[in-house]
Amino acid sequence: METNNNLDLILKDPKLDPELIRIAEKSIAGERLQTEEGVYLYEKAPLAYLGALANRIREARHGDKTYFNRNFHIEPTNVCLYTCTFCSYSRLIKKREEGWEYSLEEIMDQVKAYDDEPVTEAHIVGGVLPQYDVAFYSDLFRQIKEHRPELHVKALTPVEYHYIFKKAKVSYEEGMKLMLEAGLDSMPGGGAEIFHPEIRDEIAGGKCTGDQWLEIHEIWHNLGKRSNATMLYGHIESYYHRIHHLDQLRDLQDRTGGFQTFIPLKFRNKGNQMSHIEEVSVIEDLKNYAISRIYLDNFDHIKAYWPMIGRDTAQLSLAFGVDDIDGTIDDTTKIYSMAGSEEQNPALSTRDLVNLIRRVGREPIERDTLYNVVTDYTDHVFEEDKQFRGYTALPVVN
Ligand code: V47
Ligand code: SF4
Repeated sequence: METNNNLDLILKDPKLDPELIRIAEKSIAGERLQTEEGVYLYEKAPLAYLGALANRIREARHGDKTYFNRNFHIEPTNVCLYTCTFCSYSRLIKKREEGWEYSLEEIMDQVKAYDDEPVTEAHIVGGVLPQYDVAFYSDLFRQIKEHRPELHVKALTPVEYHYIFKKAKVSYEEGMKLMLEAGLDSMPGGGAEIFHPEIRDEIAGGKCTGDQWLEIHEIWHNLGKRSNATMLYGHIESYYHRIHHLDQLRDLQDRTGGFQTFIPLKFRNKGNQMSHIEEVSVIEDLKNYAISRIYLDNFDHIKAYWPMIGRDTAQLSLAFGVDDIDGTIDDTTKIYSMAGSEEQNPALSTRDLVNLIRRVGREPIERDTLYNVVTDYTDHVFEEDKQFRGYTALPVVN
């Protein structure tokens, strides 16, 4: 999909703000953008400009390749000690009987339910509760690895780790080593929210600070392991807070290179303490993907989490810097549907996901968690699709 020429045309527009031309030229030359330039992009840059610039960077890195993986999510509990104002779980602590708190055996049963499925990753994350401690999670990771050694365990965030290590009176370093020994493979990007204390204290007070989140990821990277990063945007933060967040991630990535993917998460307003805040528009979502791609010059991948933004926006995002769409997941993921995500039943088959990517002119690649190629679907046509070849942008088959 050749859209780079758009950028050349846009930059020749005599009406384009000269500062935006300067910033684009700087970015194209591979020079790093500074905080004020990032904020300027949010405040002043037209969507078409951002899309064209982000897409140029995306295509230079990945061409049309668009990644997804086959995973499943497990949420050990939907009850939590903390009360983050954006979260649709937190109020449940007062009505604990309405929630679930799975035992180790129950979680293992959920893992075993995928025994015959070709999934490569278990993504495990949920609320924070005292009974889920270092011993519990160590046992869980060990049992998963004993049961299915090749399954990649992507589990918990610094929010849980900070809590369980403090309770066990072990340092972050000791704690992360224990997790590594137990079988943890990588860390998902959650719990990052907005790092700046002005916002974090307001929306996520009590849980680990931005600095602690970054410290735990740094320790994990220094053990030779990988992780993701997220940013929860579109609530009470300003553009400056978003760029400050990206600055912290970019600095850590310079030191370790351990982040694989950045995942912007759009704030959804159903059933939480911030329901009065209007959700941002799809234009803002696309701007945010594009600026993330442009600004995070040392991140390989930008991921759109499709259950949250919906399939249509996920497709659009592929022209705004995104090169990865979160995998096929089943409908046990409640955190987003409770917050009002686009997809109430977020399950997509491999065929659905492959076709979703292909219909916008990109090349679907199934990857594992570490971005090794599992299957290249670029020229693959599913049996059921052969009859549709006239209008779906699928490769022609005989
Ligand atoms: O940290 C909670 C967010 C995150 C809401 O690493 C909300 O591959 C929007 O991090 N509106 C957890 N977002 C999910 C997460 C994630 C998801 C997919 C893939 C990966 C990965 C990581 O969900 C939380 C929080 O930022 N969240 N409530 C809400 N109302
Ligand atoms: Fe708990 Fe996480 Fe929800 Fe905060 S966002 S209340 S830590 S589940």
